[in-house]
Amino acid sequence: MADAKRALITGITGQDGGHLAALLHEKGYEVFGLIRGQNNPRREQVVAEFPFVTLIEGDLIDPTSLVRAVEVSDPHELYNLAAISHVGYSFKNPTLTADVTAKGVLNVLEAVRITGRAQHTRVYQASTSEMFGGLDYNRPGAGYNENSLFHPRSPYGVAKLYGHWIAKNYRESYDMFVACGILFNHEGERRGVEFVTRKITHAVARIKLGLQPNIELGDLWPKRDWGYAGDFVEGMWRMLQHTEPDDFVLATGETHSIEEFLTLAFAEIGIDDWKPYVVQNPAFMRPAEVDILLGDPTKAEQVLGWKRKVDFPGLVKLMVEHDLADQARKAAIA
Ligand code: NAP
Ligand code: G4F
Repeated sequence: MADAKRALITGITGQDGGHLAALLHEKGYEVFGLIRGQNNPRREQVVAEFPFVTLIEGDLIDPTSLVRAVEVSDPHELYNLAAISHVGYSFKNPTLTADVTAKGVLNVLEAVRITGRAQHTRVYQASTSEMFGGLDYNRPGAGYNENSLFHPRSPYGVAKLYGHWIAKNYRESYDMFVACGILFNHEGERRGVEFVTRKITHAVARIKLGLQPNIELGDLWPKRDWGYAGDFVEGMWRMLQHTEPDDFVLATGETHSIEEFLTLAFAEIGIDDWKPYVVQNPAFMRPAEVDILLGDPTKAEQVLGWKRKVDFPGLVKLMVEHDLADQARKAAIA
């Protein structure tokens, strides 16, 4: 391992952190992961699943801990995935969201710069399609690309926009290799159950097994460009292997409503009409909604040679199958 590339991942306990750790390990990297809290409940799972990851304690809002993490790992590549990432939660916790999701990016960049690694460490910043906002006036027919207008509609989206611009500013000011991936929604078996796709597939599995009667959801009309997280982390890695630091949209180029997701997910368990199983609860609605997101990944496809592999029906199927097996296993040992 003496000359293996080293990568530091912030957000190692999250969905993308898991997929990326596996990918980088497969590619021969020495992988480090930043983990927050003195007793993070997800530490055990990371250790069990990814025993090859060296965990370093730290928090995006604690600059000293980030300097230490960068010094300990001395990374060739740093993937900044950590964030308060739930849009609904960001409305209820806007100050924390700004501290972590906006200022936390600055803290990471500063840790790289002040430890003298500006020309040594390539940084990936996890930007998001939530920066676009999905409003009629700024919605391009063929989908948002790297030149589209931003109009974030949540404290999360606004915080991410700061992160995006400070990342670009460090690229321009200090000649740092900082790539921003503007990623549209990506899901899968590692997705947190607080996000709508996993909430649905988790509930569908439990309904099938008689473990819960229905599912409570907010608005069902919004549309998202949903891809598979495993495909998207491959795109992140490609951005850091490119000759130039740049911005790239990763998306599927298709958009589907939550109703369409429900239809496919319930069909997997043989239910054609999901309406009797869905209860609308205003608690899951947001003060401002992003009605539709559709991305145009042409640049990533042409410049990076990236292309998503899993399509929308394939995504729903793999998530439902995973949750059916997982819930059946848990029910058997309960
Ligand atoms: P996720 O599952 O919610 O994971 C977020 C990670 O951030 C967790 O590991 C969490 O750790 C960590 N974190 C939160 N606050 C922290 C803090 N103060 N210090 C250090 N770590 C902290 O998110 P994801 O879906 O993997 O997404 C990865 C990144 O991509 C995020 O920045 C997200 O905003 C962005 N993004 C995601 C999507 C998507 O569709 N998934 C699309 C575009 C952009 P704990 O275990 O401590 O909570
Ligand atoms: O699954 P969601 O919470 O994801 P959202 O808001 O699109 O954000 C995700 O994708 C972004 C990329 O565009 C990331 F940047 C962000 O970090 C995150 O990963 O909600 C999707 C849609 C929304 O319109 C929401 O209002 O589903 C709607 N929804 C309806 N009922 C619900 C629910 N969302 C959640 N989480 N829970 C519900 O019960």
